[in-house]
Amino acid sequence: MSLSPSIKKRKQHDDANGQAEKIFPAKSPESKPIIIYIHPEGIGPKRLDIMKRSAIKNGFQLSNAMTADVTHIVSELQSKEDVWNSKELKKIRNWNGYIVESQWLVECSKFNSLVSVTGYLLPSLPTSESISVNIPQEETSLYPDPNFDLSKFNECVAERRAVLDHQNKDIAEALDLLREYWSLCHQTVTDERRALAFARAAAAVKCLPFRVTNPRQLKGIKDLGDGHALRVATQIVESGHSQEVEEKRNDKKFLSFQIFCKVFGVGPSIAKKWYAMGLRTAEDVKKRFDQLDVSKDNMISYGVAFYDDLNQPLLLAEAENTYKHITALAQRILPSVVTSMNGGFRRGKSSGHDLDVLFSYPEREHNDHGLIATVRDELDKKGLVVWSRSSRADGPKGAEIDSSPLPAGAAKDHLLQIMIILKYPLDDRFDQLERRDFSTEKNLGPFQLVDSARPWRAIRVDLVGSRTAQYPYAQIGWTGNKQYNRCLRQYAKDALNYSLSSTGLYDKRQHRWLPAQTERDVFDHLKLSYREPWERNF
Ligand code: 8GT
Ligand code: MN
Repeated sequence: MSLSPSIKKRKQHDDANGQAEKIFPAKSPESKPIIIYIHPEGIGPKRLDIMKRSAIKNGFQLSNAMTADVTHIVSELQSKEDVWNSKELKKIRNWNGYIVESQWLVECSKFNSLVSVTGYLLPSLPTSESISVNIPQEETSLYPDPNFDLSKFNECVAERRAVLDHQNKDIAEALDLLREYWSLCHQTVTDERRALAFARAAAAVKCLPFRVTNPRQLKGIKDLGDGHALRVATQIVESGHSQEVEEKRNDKKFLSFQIFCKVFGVGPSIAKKWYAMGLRTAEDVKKRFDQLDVSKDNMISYGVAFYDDLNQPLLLAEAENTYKHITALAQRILPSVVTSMNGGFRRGKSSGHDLDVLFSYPEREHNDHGLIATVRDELDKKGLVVWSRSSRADGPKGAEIDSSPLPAGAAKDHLLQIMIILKYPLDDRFDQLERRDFSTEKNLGPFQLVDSARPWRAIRVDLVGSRTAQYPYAQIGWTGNKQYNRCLRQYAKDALNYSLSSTGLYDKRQHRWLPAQTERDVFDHLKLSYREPWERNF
């Protein structure tokens, strides 16, 4: 939970620039007893209890309610304004005290002493009202497209469409960076929620059918909100720049977390451990890999060894070439198989980090491990598989599965997924590569293999199997993008009391699965207009 040296330095720097002002001037905190109030909003009961205990243990006086005597409010909200606007503070007039982030309490606890609040004061983030005060009102329509109807745009987020080539890339990029920052560097559930809020805000901006030229055009947009995300978006529109985004973009800890999370098999929790051990770069990880507790993990070993290969973008032509090769192989095993190239490529991207191939086959024709495992085995026999692992991904659980009235396997199974690191021929010729003798490569470990003379590079391929009845749902799930799926699933739950996954749609009121033959059927069930894959780039 400690702050990295770089963050500490940055905080001191902020203060030197006068950004973190004192709310309670000319009073030394030592001159009267410190009374802490932990503002409960956004803190789970368990964590709140831990924080309270820790405060008491450190000798602080704790107030269970907000009173005028409180000297320090500890909060996990994003800004001073958020705290001021909460119901606890509204009752109290002219309160003079410090509003600090919870990290301050952590630091006090860590150093077992009163740490200066400098650098831990919550920032001031004016709300949309105060931002737009100076913006002149126009007589003409606010939006360049006079047909744009904000209330319609806000009516149903799942009805929105976002194409890759949308018109507000600068704003979306800034918000996506903050999303990535909080999803990689999160310390608390509040941080994770922040990441999701920025993901929604970025998606909202991507869906706007016009280029934003006036900050007033950002007001009132559902999911962009009236807080932090709106403030950042406004800054980008006004000046093309956000100090906060640039600081986070260059944050040393974030940069290392980005590098670590690009290792196949590594997520934020492992990244955090590596960072705490003093590792900073991919080179550091490679050099000290033997000492790491994940060195026995096969997936991560290959991820580290093939870091450069796997982080080279996979181009559309290479993906299509691989997809065709795999499909031909599958058709030789089961002529009636249906396949599709899903993921980002189906949404119109020209490059990606992997190839997602979805298979559909009638039930009972193939046993459970079925077709995709046979495809993997065939690729392996030809020497093309560097590494693979199968797992079941995403689907209904427990009672829902048992209560399924559909025939066995129609909608109730989780999808079978096989992750593969595959050899891609440097000359794009799979036929040539297949003819090679790979017997010497067979005995090499990942770090020897990557350094061997090889006519191929490693790429990531996911094979996903679905039964015919699951296929439209699997199509939607594996087309994405991730935020679009989140949005659809949330909508299905909130608006219809349905549960949507990659294996089916379950009506929780009527206790039944809703059959579908095409993606359009799924949109019909959801009472939504059909959206083409390239309109799903939230
Ligand atoms: P990319 O171009 O960088 O590969 O981006 P992508 O193709 O959009 O992302 P992806 O990580 O390859 O995932 C493809 C889609 O499959 C996403 O919409 C993701 O939400 C969906 N998906 C599932 N289940 C799973 C799963 O278990 N793992 C992954 N990685 N993606 C899954 O529905
Ligand atoms: Mn993909």
